Amino acid sequence: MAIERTFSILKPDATERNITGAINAMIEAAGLRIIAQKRIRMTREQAETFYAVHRERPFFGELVAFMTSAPVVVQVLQGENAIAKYREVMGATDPAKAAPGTIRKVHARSVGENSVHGSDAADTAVKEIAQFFSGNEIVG
Ligand code: 3AN
Repeated sequence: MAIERTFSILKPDATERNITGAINAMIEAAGLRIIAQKRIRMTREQAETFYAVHRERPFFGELVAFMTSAPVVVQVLQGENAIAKYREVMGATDPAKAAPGTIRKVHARSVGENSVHGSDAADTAVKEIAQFFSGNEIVG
């Protein structure tokens, strides 16, 4: 199996509730390695760029407002099939539909305040990592 890297965000609802360590423990228990991590306050421009594919969606304004409302933790995760594995560990976008034991089932508040982001494909992972990290900040 291929060793991959994926991009992760612990969202404002997670930093506000002081549960970033609890989520990191779930990430590590799943065999994913946190090879880069920093806590930042996302700017409006960063959030709009990051979620540009959702620009036309009705929830775009709400999403940008939420992502800039409190600090986030951006991360690079590495492991076997990291992209699909992290999506599995996160659970469905809507916590009501997420499988038991997933991060969103355990921690998310709603479809908007759903605690974590993970890249959905290899090309988006590369793009998302490059938006927030320079090469020398990633130590695998
Ligand atoms: P995922 O994060 O599971 O890949 P996407 O890509 O469909 O889900 O949505 C991106 C983000 O947009 C979600 N994580 C969530 O925060 C937000 N979002 C998606 N659907 C809604 C919705 N119906 N109402 C509010 N926010 C939403």
